[in-house]
Amino acid sequence: MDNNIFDLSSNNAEKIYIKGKLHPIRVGMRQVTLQNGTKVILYDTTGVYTDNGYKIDTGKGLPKVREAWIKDRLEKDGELHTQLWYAKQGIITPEMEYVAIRESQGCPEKDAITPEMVRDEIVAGRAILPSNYRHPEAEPMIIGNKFLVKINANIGNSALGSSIDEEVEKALWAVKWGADTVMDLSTGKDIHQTREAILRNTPVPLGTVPMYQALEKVKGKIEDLNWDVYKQTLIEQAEQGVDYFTIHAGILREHIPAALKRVTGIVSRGGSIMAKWMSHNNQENFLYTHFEEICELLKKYDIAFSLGDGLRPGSIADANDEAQFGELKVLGELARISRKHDVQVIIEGPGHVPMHLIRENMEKQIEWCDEAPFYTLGPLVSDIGAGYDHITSAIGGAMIGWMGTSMLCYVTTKEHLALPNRDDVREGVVTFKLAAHAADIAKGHPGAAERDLQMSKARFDMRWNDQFNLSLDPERARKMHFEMIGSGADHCSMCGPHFCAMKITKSI
Ligand code: IRN
Ligand code: FE2
Repeated sequence: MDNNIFDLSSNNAEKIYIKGKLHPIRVGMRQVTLQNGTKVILYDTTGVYTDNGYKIDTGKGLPKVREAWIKDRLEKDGELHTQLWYAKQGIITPEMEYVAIRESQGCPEKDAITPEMVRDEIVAGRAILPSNYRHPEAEPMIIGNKFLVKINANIGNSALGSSIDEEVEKALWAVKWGADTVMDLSTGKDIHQTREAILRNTPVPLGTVPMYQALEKVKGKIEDLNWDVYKQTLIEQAEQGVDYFTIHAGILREHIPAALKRVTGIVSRGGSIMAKWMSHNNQENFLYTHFEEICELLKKYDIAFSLGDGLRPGSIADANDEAQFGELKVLGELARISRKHDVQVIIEGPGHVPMHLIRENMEKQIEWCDEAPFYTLGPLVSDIGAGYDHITSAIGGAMIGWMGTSMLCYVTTKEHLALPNRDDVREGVVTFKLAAHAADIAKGHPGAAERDLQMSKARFDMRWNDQFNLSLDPERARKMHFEMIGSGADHCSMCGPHFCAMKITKSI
């Protein structure tokens, strides 16, 4: 693993730590120093990797940042509860204070996010803090519409390729570019070991779709799936430290006829597996019938539900149809049960949706799921983007993020075509950071536009290094600028020395 990928010094940046007031915590941020001495603080997901001089050792794994807090709590109460439980008691945990500090980067003091706000949003079910006790390597982060829009990057092998080392490297690579959570969607061989290696080395929450491994356990024969195999898989992954589970418990037998009439049928892997199982066995979805048992299990670890959208539309022709909304209603019902058990929950959403139908998705989700955080896959606003679907989906992602979606699942250039490689992961993450950031500005998140303001001032002053260092992908920006022009020039090769409008403005 190349240690240099986390080197911040070439971007004139460094890791700084801000101390907590309520708890003995320190929250890592990235500080960029501009040429004029101004310091800009940026949200940072890279954990200790960007600490000065930190040496990556994937065999040893990351230091456990939450270990002491967890031990403390256990000693005090004799047992561990979920963040939702603590919040309901009025308690502010170290995790809550941590995310409050983290979310306040760039905010003027008076607009800072307070730990009380974090707690209250969790109580209301409008935000979750995914943090399995068995994944103490992860730094706390929060998903909810009052906070910065988050992005998830999917990685994982398939039957056709990729090794454990490659998947760990992909996870760290996604984190380097700003992924707020990572999902391991492995379906091929070595699922357990791949996940273990990723968990021990990832400073962000990890999600999975346990159904994928359950299906591997019955050798890919959907008919042979059953609650027991699934439950064993849940326990196995819970013990390893997975922070949130995609569980397709909302797709019911009654929804299947409408789904089969669609142009693209069922496009969710988990959804199609469950639908096949239900129709073969003539039984209701066992994830639905065992839902309260799943709640009890997740509660012990403080694992969050990400209720799967097994019936998300896979084409714009199928958007907002009876099958999709039928399932969404059930997801709302399940969210209420989950909260009753003090288990944190978010709701997964589409898919392919044309722009004019996006708002209805957000409104129905808010109404039917009592404002539980929404977590969408795009949505892709057209079906013809093959090779460019990171863009088709970022357009929809920016829109729905603005309307109130809390987390966007990235889509890469390879969507619909192949398993993404390193370059695809980088481009997918950066594209979705942009979509999320655009949404943050439009939502009026108090700290969001500061970075843009600094960037624009640097642009007007022709401070090239500052422009690179403030961008989401400094390496690419730098490389592109210097490709056609040497360093030290006060213009770029787009306008040349005589046609720079900003330069002319300054001479007026
Ligand atoms: C996010 C929103 N809707 C779906 N997703 C993600 O899609 C989900 O979190 C998981 O990472 C991925 C695959 O899910 P399916 O195809 O099994 O539903
Ligand atoms: Fe698709």
